[in-house]
Amino acid sequence: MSLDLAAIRRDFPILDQQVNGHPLVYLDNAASSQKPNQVIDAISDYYRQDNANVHRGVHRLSQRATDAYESARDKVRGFVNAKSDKEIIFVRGATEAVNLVAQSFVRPMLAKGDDVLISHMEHHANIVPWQMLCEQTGANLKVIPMTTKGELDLSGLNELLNERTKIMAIGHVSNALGTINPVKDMIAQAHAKGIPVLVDGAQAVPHMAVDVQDLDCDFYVFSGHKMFAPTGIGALYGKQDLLETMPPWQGGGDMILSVSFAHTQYNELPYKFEAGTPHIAGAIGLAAAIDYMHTIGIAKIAQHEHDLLVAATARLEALDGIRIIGTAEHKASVLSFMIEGVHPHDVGTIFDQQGVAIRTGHHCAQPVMQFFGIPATARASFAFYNTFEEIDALVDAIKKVQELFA
Ligand code: C6P
Repeated sequence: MSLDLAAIRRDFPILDQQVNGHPLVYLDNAASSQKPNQVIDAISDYYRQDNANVHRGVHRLSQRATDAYESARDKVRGFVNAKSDKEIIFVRGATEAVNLVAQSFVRPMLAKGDDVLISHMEHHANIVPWQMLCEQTGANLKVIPMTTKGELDLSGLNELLNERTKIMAIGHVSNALGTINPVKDMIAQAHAKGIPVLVDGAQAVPHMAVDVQDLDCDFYVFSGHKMFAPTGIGALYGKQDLLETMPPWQGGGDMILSVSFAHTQYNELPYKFEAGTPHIAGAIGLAAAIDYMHTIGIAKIAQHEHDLLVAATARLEALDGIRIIGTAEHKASVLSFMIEGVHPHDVGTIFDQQGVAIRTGHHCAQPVMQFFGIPATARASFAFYNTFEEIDALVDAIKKVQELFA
């Protein structure tokens, strides 16, 4: 069941370099993952051989670009097990997808006094678009609380889901804490009251198999760059019957069937939501990343990352002066921590001098930091190409920080 890490790491040329005189140890995968040659080659092959605009030309290159773009959509459909390609909208990333749903699906039905329900551990991308919407409409932003372990406190969910609630928008996996939330049960509870649900899967799709039909979510959003694909591409899954009822979000080319000054007839799904020339190479790169993940095996990816997380957690727990932030029972490969007496930014700088790349800061989840009464954390986040030796480097870097601040 174990992965051939040496072979896998050969696919990621960027990992083979020295930083500040040390071998690079890349543990910032939750911010953005690295790209294998297979993805880089798919993008450069597209630009070398097929580059043209899509859905527009009768010439051969445009047809090839269109075929590649649409087959990428079908690949994404299969990746999340959506029923139809019409349910997959290409967007810039998770952030854009949440904004699209907020403005196109929720805004028309939101009135003063209604509620939008999110959770305390959301990324800003799943807070601010809803807050803006509430400001625009006079609706209220309601928040599912969390516990000191970094798990959602669902004891009051039944009351939070009420006749005023127009949508529940929740993260599948917390980027700051690593918590895997019980979204399937939460969706069932919301649906029992007829409330639609958006799931932010930005930190889930790189690490676990996601089946939108099994979850029965109404919307699921994610970014390509956290799952070994390029930046600037991501996907919004939406149930077809809901997407059909929604007005376009942005206007322009490709999202129309016909335009006159008197009237514009909008295109059918999924194009209705894809105004302008899309990120064709990005979609092709995303499809290549999905192929790559399947070649390795998503179950094997999940197992290896779990083993890394368990091992790293045990190593950090054994050290003095370390506080782990986020100790949920079910976690994906995120390890947030504090080193006693040292600001996380200093931790990040000293780590970098050791060649160890982590993220320090509030991780765009400031309410999480406020909850724990801290300004920031140091966050190590693992991908399937990380090794157990890299956990040694993480621990050595922590010891170095503690030596310098002793
Ligand atoms: N989190 C992190 O370091 P975009 O920027 O649109 O690709 O993804 C936004 C986003 C949405 N939801 C979650 C749970 C996320 O983690 C992110 C991005 C990165 O944690 C960059 S801030």
